[in-house]
Amino acid sequence: MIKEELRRQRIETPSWAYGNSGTRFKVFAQKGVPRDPYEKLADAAQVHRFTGVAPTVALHIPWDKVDDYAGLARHAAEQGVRIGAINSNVFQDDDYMLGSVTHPDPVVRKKALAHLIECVDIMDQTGSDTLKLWFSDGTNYPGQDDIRARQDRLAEALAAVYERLGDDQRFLLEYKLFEPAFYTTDVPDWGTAYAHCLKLGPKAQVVVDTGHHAPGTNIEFIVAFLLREGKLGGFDFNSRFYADDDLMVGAADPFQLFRIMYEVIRGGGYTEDTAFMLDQCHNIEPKIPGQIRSVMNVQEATAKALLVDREALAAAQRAGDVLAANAAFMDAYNTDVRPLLAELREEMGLDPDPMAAYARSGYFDKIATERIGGAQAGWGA
Ligand code: LRH
Ligand code: MN
Repeated sequence: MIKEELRRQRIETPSWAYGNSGTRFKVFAQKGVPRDPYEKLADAAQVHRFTGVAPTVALHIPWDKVDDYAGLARHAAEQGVRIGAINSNVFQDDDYMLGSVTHPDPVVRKKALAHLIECVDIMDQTGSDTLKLWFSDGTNYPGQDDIRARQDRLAEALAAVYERLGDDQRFLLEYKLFEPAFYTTDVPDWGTAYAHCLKLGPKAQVVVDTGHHAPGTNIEFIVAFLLREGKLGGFDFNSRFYADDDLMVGAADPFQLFRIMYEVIRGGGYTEDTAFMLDQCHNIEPKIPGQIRSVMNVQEATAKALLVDREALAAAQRAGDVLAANAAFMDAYNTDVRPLLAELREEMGLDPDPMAAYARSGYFDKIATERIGGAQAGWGA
């Protein structure tokens, strides 16, 4: 039963995780990094090849801009993957210094909205059903702009995008506490994202980026609440010790990831309607193995969450037996699920150890020798 549940897991990897990334201090280039979206998809296909549960890849526009998006989707299929969510980018253009869809100047707002609509056009060509909207919009100083007016501008833009969505399409609104803005952020928390989505309708849902909360935030509570409301569209999985560190999911806090996956399963969210996306930056570690390890971390947290003895837990909860209830939870978390997952991989015709299998495949040596010259991909357009 658990193996069947794990076999149908679907994790989406981000194209930008295969490119160079870093911090304001330094972006360290690595050998073999892709130079274009075609090579990014080829690398993402390796993650699916060795894990069996990462069949889709999120794109970011314009980082993954091409002339022929339908052609790119065909290339993805040839590689054995599909193009997933389309991510808009209204955070890197000079015009967006004071905001994009919330900018005081209607000309800038119009430009930003045009980009969001262009992303829906791209979805039509790639066959994607999900648009992910993250706005860096905010202010740095009190008085810099009118908080209320910016919400009106945001609502106006979201309504226009909502209008443009096709019947089988949706957008996921992403919130983030701060950065790059350091006083107000126009979509700072789940409540703001939820309120805007609620007003718009069923095609608007919230995405939970696990690195976007104030320290100490109980993220699984937010997950449980949004699921109850039918407004949890998905996740941007990563982990952090301090801020939006974008480290490998489960690396900094595997227990938190377990608690999140438990609420997903308990809340009926372990379905293909929930987008389980990774949003990470492998600043110093090799990219493809970093993604494989991340997918395995989600698999392990999911397996442990599926192992929770729900009857024993419910009985203890009903009886107010705090320690027994907590024990039911911890027993599952403290279970070593790696042998179970290794067995499942063998039953799926995969190597039980994806990391070792990838290392043995020689793929890295191939790309490190082939990908000479050209501009390595990164966070630049
Ligand atoms: C913002 C964010 C958002 C992306 C970007 C790559 O911090 O999480 O999801 O567009 O990272
Ligand atoms: Mn994100």
